[in-house]
Amino acid sequence: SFRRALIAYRPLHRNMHLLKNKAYVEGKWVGAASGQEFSVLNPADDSVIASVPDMTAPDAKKALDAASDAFQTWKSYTAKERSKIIRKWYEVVEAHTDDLAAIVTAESGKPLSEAKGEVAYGNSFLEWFADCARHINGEILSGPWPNKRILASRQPLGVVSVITPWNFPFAMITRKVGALMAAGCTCVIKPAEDTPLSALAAVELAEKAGVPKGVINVVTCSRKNAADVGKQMCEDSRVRCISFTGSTHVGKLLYGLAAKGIKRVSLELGGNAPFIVFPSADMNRALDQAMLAKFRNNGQACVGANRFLIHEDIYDQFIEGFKERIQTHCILGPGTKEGVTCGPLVNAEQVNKVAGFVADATQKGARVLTGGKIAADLGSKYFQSTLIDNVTPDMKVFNEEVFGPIATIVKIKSEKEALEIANNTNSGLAAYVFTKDLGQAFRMSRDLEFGMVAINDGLLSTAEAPFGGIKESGIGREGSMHGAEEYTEIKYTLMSDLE
Ligand code: TXE
Repeated sequence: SFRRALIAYRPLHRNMHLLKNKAYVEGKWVGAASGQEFSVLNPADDSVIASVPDMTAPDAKKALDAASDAFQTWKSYTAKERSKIIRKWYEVVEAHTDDLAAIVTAESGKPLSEAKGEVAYGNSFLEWFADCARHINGEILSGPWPNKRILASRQPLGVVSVITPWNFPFAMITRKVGALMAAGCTCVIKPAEDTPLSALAAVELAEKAGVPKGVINVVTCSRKNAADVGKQMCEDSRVRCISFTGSTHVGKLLYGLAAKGIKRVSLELGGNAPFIVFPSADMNRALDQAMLAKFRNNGQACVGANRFLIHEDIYDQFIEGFKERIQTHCILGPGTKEGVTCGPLVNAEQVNKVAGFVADATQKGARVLTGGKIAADLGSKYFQSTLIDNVTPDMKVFNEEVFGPIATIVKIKSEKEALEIANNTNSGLAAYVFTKDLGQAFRMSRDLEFGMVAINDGLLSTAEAPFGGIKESGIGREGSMHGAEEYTEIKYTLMSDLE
């Protein structure tokens, strides 16, 4: 099947070496100890792209051995040497953007143009963290004594277990691994079972770039073995940090395992982003940004707009403009087809989840203004871009993370009401506000209980900014200097002269 996959991908994929069917441990491409494999499917047509090792806890332990050994040398590289290696990885990725994007599209379903965008975005973190590696500094503090100095230096945490989701299968790797490598840590990655091939391609390029063996290891496994492998990756005494992006449910589980060994966690969990538009807003801008905030990656983004809170004075105008834009710009189809802007959803569970939201909402009185159904003529994974209003707080689509192409609209009467509704959730990742009133922008930025607030913008993530949530959306920040410092521990040394 691997050979068939290679032939099927030839027109799209120039560099065959990037499509791997083995896991990566201690600089070697290896199978599972059990010899088992699982298939990776293309959601566009359910064809098998490749089979990869279905590993279990003993395989993960071997990978942790490798990461632990490599840490002993990697931590003593100079900052300049580490920076140079991360930068080289960035350059090699850049030279293979199209090949990588083809893999991202094949296994995640997103349109090729978005996959290229993801590769560029993910790679910007390698470029950024290559620079950060040389700026991770401590402090010298003066204490209450004339003849002593307090050294607060930053040391790498050690081995990090990295568990990633399928929605940005390349960028979620580089955003974490670039940062931890800059800090002097090593890692074992367990990519999502739907999308392990982007992670394997990324480490193939890391190997080409000269990343020393054992610094990055990848263990692949199916959903059936995820809990077993995850447990090993969290409970092994050599692991000092668990870096996870995924559902809040699994995040809580891993936090519990980490607690047993008092380990550091970095958790990027689900969101429930409000997108608030006030009457003073630039309507065209708000609508254009709404399209990006909602339909990028077909709604499968943790910062994706989940609840549109639209002021009553401009409600009808907003709905009309939004519906018109959805009907003209959301072109559903396979990600490899020219002109397609919305691909299939990643798997059957996500399709069922999204269809369930629409069924629950319409049953409770919501109105579907466009879309609302599986586009069966295209295949089982395609869901129409959907707009619904008359949404009330008892509906699942309002309270839960939709993670799909449904925009839900709620009418608001005031700033106070917008804030109350926006904050009435356990999530606290991203929020969007459209207004020209400076005072209002200031108040919203201050009072929205979210880790990130975008004023008059629908896209906020960039390598230079601290990305992360509060409440049940997570702990820790990725990107910016904070992102690198997450993977360090502060060591206090007291220097006393002998006089
Ligand atoms: O997530 P999971 P799923 C949300 C989104 C989505 C829902 C379900 O709402 O609809 O979660 O998606 C690994 N021990 N987000 O089921 O299960 C799993 O193998 C160790 C938001 O895909 O959290 C994968 O690598 N690992 C999110 C990773 O966890 C385990 C992105 C994520 O899968 C494990 C994705 C276990 N017991 C989904 N169980 C975001 N923040 O952007 C699963 N995994």
